[in-house]
Amino acid sequence: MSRLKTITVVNVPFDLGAGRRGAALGPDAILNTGLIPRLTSLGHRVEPIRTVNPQNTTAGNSVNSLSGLLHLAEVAATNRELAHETAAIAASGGFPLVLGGDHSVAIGTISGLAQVHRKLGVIWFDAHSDLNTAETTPSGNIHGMSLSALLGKGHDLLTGLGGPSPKLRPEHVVLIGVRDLDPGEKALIAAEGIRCFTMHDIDRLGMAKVMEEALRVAGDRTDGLHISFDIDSVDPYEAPGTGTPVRGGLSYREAHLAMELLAESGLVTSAELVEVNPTLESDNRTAKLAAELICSLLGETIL
Ligand code: B3U
Ligand code: MN
Ligand code: MN
Repeated sequence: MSRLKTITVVNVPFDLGAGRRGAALGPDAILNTGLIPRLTSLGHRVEPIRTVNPQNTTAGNSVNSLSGLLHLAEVAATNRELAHETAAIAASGGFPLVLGGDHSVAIGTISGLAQVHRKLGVIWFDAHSDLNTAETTPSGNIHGMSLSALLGKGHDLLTGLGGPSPKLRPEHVVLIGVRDLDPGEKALIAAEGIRCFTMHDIDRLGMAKVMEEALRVAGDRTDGLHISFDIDSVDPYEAPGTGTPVRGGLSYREAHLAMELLAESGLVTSAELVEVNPTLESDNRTAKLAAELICSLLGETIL
């Protein structure tokens, strides 16, 4: 696959999947750092930006009292629209670059991609694993349930979105940067045999080795590779502008090295960057980091 891509940025200013508001401002904050000209200067062709019209109402049908999932209707409606976008971009051979929004948008992004890639590999960078279900969630927040929904576990409105369930096979999924798991998530990781590189593993093995193994799991015998990057995988010292920061995360260089190695692999077919919350900082530091990491993923090098 050519290293030079036709990229379509999809803005998803949506944050009702999270426990606090603000990630809806992520796409603009990331774009305002000058992301598009930087991607163009790398040689990529950048198509006009698409924006998914979010169902950002907190009135009315906000809590689904039967399921216990917060803002289920809004999450499902937004993700349905997003799935249409990523499916269309991927079908035309383009590179979908989704800017969230909270991590519930991965449900739409990946459900769309799964219509084109029957055996999609996913590398999921996150402090969390987003593997809760209605039964195990401590919060009711759907951004903590997106990966389980894609694996076919959870509410029908989420699992069945944009095509048959499951969208992903556990053997093609890798988690990286994990350091905050709920008991039900640990059980699901064990039951499904999901490869999980915790911060402990990164400390011991080093990021280069972790990426080598991650690429083998998600990149071999798959027909596409998606990067789902939750900015809270990075240490809060570098990325304070996010809703659920957890100390002990990826260093600045570990995060960049991971992106550089992914670019070098030539295997990545789509990406999303989520959970940047500009209301939690004054200097746009986290949005700037997010833009930098996207550029590293898309081929920007030091030399
Ligand atoms: N595991 C917790 C916390 C959480 C998940 N994802 C984020 N926070 N960003 C939950 O609510 O499911
Ligand atoms: Mn997440
Ligand atoms: Mn997270």
